[in-house]
Amino acid sequence: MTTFPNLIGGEWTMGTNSVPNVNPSDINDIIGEAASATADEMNTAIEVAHAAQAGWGTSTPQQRFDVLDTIATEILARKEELGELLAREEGKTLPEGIGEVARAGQIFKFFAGEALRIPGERLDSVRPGVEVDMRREAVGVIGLITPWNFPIAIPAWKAAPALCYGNAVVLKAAEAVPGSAWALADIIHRSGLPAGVFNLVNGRGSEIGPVMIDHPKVAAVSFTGSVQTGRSVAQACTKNLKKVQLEMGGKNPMVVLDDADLDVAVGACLNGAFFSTGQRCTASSRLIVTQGIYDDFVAALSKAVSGLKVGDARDSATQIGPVIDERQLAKDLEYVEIAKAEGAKLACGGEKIDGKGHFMTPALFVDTTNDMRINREEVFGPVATVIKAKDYDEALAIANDTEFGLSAGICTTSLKYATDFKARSKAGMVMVNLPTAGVDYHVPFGGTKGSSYGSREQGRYAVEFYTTVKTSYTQA
Ligand code: UN1
Repeated sequence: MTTFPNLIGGEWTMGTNSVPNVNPSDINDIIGEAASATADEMNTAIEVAHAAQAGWGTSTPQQRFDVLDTIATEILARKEELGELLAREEGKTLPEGIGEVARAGQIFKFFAGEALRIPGERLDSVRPGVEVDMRREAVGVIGLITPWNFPIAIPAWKAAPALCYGNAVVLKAAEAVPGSAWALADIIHRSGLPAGVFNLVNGRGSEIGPVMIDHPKVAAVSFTGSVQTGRSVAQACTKNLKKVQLEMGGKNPMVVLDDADLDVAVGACLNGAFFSTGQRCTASSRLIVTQGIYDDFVAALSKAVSGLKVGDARDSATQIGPVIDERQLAKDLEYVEIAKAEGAKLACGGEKIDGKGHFMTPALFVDTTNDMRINREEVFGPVATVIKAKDYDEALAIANDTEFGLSAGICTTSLKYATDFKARSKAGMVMVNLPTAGVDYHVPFGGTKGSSYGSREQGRYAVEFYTTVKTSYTQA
């Protein structure tokens, strides 16, 4: 039996409890048994991380570069194999799985480079003969809580900057995807990083999450997950005066204007709404279409959605894999019923597929209005809606009329509208003629309103969260 142990202080441990890692494409396929840590194990990991951070925090840029570059090189070299494990345990298609692993490798390459250019500043003091310097220092032990939908890329985009800037890490990955987290931990463990600087402590979030968040030796917490859990993480962190960063849900609009290239718009909406089974916080779940192109768009998109091939994630013909688990599938199907009950018209899909895994046909609703629950609440599945708008101004207003603000898109051939949308969209990320999901690894990621809290992740902006600034005054 394959096991996915935790890594605490440089030692692998299965602890006392374990849970099966189940393939969502075929629930009879048990990938392995994953350690499920106790509160005591979480406490131990934090203590060892705290002890190890002192040394790593004073390591040289060269040492950090070497470790991060070694990790990156191995991830990239094994992207097919790790991508297959990811597809098997998470259910995204093989090309998506391999692409995600490659992204994780690129992120480590990027932060290997950043370790050589950790920024600082020097200014003359306002007092004569005094100079001031400002340097970026590690924060300490960082707790990372990551979701199941990007099992390797999200742990990578939190762990790589954490290590780059001299912090120690305790990673709690989602219970549904322990294999990818274990594979990443294994690569990090063999990279030359001193023992205890990176720890993997998987387990039940309700049991070990609060231990991490309340522990006085955890200085900061970076979380990606649901709005509800994110709110409680933020409250506990602020109560304990910890630094906190949250990435949560979305109800991302994609505006399609009369002057859009129809093929570009259908392609962007199909990808944004349904790829990765719609299980992306950046998914385009509200397609806001102006009246002149509405009928053509609905006809073309319905045809494309009905033609999507749903199946086993690792089958090369599959375009849409399974939903992650039984609970999420029940939630997705419940939203299909909620939408029907509110008067949304089902153009296609929305049905459970009987089989070995958690499958449903991708659902497209048309003739919906923005006040319906299906347009207010995040589903996190292969369900999207179309909303008709009179013109650009009304489409923009509908796009911004949401509690969320992660990503927003527009399909248009007009420079005027594209420029205006970039300026007036209230989202943190804006896409023109591109899907709302699928972002670059070297630029900031994050949103506004109920989607995000704290400073941005990724790219050079990650320095804000993973460092603290020290200002020193010197009189020669
Ligand atoms: C992407 O769209 O490329 O959980 C990334 C999520 C996001 C990541 C999306 N944090 O879906």
